[in-house]
Amino acid sequence: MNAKQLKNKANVLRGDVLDVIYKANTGHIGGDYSVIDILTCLYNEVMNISPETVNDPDRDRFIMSKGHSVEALYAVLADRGFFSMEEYKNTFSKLGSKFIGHPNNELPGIEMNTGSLGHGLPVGVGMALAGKLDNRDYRVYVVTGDGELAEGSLWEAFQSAVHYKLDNLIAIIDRNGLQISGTTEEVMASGDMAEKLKTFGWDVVDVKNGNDTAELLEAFEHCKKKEGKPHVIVAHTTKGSGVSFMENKAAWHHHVPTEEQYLKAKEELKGQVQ
Ligand SMILES: Cc1ncc(C[n+]2csc(CCOP(=O)(O)OP(=O)(O)O)c2C)c(N)n1
Ligand SMILES: [Mg+2]
Repeated sequence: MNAKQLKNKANVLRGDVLDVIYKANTGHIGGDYSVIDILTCLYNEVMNISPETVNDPDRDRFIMSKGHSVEALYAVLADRGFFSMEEYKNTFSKLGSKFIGHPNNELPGIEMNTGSLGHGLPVGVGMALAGKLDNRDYRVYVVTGDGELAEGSLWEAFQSAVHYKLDNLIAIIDRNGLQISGTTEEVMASGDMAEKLKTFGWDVVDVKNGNDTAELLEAFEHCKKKEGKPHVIVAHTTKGSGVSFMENKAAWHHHVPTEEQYLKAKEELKGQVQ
């Protein structure tokens, strides 16, 4: 799929995420909308993974380290046929459903249960190292939040990935500048992440607009090079991207729209699909 098709798909999926959260009366819509373009590119164009190859030892692996953005991940997986969109939409967060409010590896395509921040990248380092030791050709993709980078375990992982020369590991930082209760700079100042990670020894790609699928595709293409260093994409995204009144507002980290807001958001999203 080309960049425009991917953007359209991401906007359609934003509508599905909205339906899910409105119906279930719970969800993390702000982070879903900052990351959904990244996920749409990964699952439709970049990664070597499909519903038929979920157990193939050579498949690419994906870990959603910022597990609260599960509604976006499930929507992208459902759209790719890993499981039913209808079942997801009807049962999300209901008692007994497998579609719980953070990634659940009882579902096909989910490699790791996450939700407690700070664990996805360390496990991704292990998966990438295992790939090297087993002479396998797969890549490991991990999405972290920028607020999540307050977790020290991630910095240990950043260091060990360089030590083990894991050029089959691609981390993507969803750099939306916000976390649960305010800006990242207010809560835990993270400064210039690209500079920090370069100093750590990573190959760093700074993506100016992390909601632009053309820029993302270019960055992912670059990260397929294997030159002895792990890759990190610092994707400057907008939290709540796609719905005007949700954009750049910490309040929409975990917030359910009213009926009026739901209808307005639907309308705005529809207008963006070309
Ligand atoms: C270990 C841990 N501490 C606290 C939380 C509560 N929590 C959930 S989301 C979140 C903020 C995450 O911000 P960020 O990583 O920037 O995510 P995004 O902006 O992409 O939604 C926090 C503190 C958690 N899930 N895990
Ligand atoms: Mg954030």
